[in-house]
Amino acid sequence: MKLSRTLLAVALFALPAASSLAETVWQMPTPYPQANFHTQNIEQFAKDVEAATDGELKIVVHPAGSLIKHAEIKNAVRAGQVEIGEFIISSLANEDPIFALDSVPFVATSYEDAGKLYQASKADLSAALERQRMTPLFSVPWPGQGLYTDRPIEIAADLQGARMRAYSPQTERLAQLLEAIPTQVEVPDLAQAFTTGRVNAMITSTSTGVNTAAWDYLTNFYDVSAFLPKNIVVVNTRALQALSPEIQAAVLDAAGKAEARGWSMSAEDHAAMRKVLEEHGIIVSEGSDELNASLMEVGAQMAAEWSKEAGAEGVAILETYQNSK
Ligand code: PCA
Repeated sequence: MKLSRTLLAVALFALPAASSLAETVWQMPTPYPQANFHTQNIEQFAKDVEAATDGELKIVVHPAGSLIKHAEIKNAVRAGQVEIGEFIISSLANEDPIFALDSVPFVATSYEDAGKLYQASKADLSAALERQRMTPLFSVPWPGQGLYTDRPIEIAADLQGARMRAYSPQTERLAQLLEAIPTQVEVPDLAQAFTTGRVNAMITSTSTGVNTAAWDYLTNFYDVSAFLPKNIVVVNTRALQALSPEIQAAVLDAAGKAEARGWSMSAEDHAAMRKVLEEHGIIVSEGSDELNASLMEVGAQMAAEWSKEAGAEGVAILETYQNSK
């Protein structure tokens, strides 16, 4: 007994010299595959934090829903089950309309406008997350959302009855308004959903089309850029505040860089992945005028529904956005 205590004391003294003192490790579940640019950006963020803190804070990234499934990531961070995580903001749309705004079709269809919409909504978005004791670190958009089909389509009515994969309440609503049949499927389960015929169409980005080898199941991509939904990285506020002020500052600094880098990576990825789709035989086009006009009609209806739900606060955000354009 005495001997082992002595040994323990020796070991404790020896420890600080051997490794850096008080190292903190954060577990970080993310929903999307390793090859995706969001995941790569997050891995760079983790490296930057580790370098800036001399290894005092390590972030272990678990991509593709491998540690925690997408639908559970927000609650896991909120509950402190993990310290930090990523999810798509619109997956929370049923909690608060502010989470749906970036996914209302045709409100913001370019990176420039998506950036302005983000700025106009940022304070409310942060407040909604802070009410759940989470601190937003950075938010990065997906490329514009387009339509993937297993046959050419000319008009929106060609989508009637299509089994359309959805990933948020808005993509579900969009499918409904197009008289398609929505089915919620996360990216890691997409290949199986197409193979088994549960779905035969989807609205998503060039990036996700490539990550899921869309050419194995689909023939056409209509690059209508209906909206640029954003992912967000949030940290449990208590976990953040448990760090020294210097380390907190290093996290926030790396987050700022990750946000700027992520927006550029998204635009670059879109251009590159559009080519990859074509190289694999997907027929890429902007879609007929008729198709675009009916999609915009659906978008207008969804915008009206959003404004009604979001009330005066929502209308104020939209006004700030319109005035910034
Ligand atoms: N890819 C993700 C969300 C938006 C996107 O482009 C997905 O398909 O689930």
